[in-house]
Amino acid sequence: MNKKNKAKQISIIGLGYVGLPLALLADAKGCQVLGIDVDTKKVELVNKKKSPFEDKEVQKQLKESKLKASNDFSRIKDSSVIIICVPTPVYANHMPNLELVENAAKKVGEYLKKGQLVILESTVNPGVSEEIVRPILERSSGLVCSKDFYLAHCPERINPGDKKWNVRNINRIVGALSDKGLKLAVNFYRSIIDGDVKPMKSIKEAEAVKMVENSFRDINIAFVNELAIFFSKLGIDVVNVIEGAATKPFSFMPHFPGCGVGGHCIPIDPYYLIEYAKKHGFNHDFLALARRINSQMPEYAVEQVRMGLNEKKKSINGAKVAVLGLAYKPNIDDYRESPSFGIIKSLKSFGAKVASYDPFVLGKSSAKTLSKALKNVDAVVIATAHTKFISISPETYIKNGVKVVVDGRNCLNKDKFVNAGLVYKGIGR
Ligand code: SAJ
Repeated sequence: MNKKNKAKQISIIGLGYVGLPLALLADAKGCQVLGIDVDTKKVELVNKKKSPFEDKEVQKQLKESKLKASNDFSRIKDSSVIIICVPTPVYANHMPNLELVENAAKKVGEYLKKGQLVILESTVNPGVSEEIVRPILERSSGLVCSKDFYLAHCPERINPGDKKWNVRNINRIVGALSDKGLKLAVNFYRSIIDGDVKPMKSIKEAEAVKMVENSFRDINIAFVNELAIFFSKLGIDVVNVIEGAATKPFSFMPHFPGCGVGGHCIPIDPYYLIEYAKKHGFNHDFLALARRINSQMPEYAVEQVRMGLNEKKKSINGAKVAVLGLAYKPNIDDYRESPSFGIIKSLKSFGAKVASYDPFVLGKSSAKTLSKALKNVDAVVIATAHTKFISISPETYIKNGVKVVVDGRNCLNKDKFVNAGLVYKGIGR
């Protein structure tokens, strides 16, 4: 509890993976928090102290919190700080989709009062706060930014499923359109965050930081994915090579190959930078190449299925294949941009009959239990390294008639599966 926060009322727009943990933290630190979401179902769940998504820690904090939720934007008028935490996806053609940010800014602008601080946490490319959000707020409020109200950017750094790093202890960076706005935003975050809060020289630099963080990860994943494809031709286990390189105690950061890059950050954010650069006559060739390599990994995984079945003199056409895992990373229920869906689509394009199963994403699973998913299948693809899948024994697969196991996350003990007589195909091993 931070005594100074007592009087502070804040509004958080968007009660998803980013907004809800932030709202709960501010509540725990003594702020009066109003959560605003256009999704009335989500508002209802939060007011009933039920987390709208699978997260044990969020659920626990929600039970203890005084957080109120509403879909009525007019209620932000009493807040000193208004934080926009809405998704920034891309369209099917990979063009940035800022509709949710624009709509939120328009609604906030309608009720904006003098002296209020607006903070954008949604991930955006440099230029969005200044060139898109500020004009919308000014037009819909009739107020002048940096004179009547303030605008800052503090990119979210939520890492779903992370047991160590959370919204309370992760360091943050903040940029704003004026010194006053920067001071207000830095002081706000320092009043609720235990980690370091670093002020940036401009709002553009703050927007650029997040783009760099996530593009850095995407290009490093693409690097090891490309290595995986070549090294497997040489019979080199790329995972062993990466683990070997990671013994170097400095200037190496291990990333690992897989059947694709999912989530609402890594496969999305680079496109914001790529498209904005194009508008300024610059081609981000390296980022674009990394996106191409990572986007092809689902097809590469399906190629392993085809080759594995071929070793058993079976065609992929007409084969029954189980895809285990729809979530984009282990033991969470988030399936946004998950490569699993690309794998399923590609398998079907080759004429395979596909069953999918994910205990965290049953609503999207074609089979509602593991045994139903594995019944009489010829091949299995582990697309998500859920703990439950790692513990499935080779014998269980063999009992169901499985001949080929494609380990899309290199999460299995290869020798165990090979020694049991199964055809094992990893990604680069
Ligand atoms: N992936 C690989 N190889 C790797 C790491 C990840 O193929 O070596 C794949 C994962 O399977 C997944 C996707 O990439 O499909 C994204 O994985 P992620 O671990 O990056 O998970 P995210 O998307 O939740 O990323 C978040 C990001 N956090 C924010 O954007 C605030 C990212 O910045 C973090 O670096 C990342 O968590 C993290 O470090 O865990």
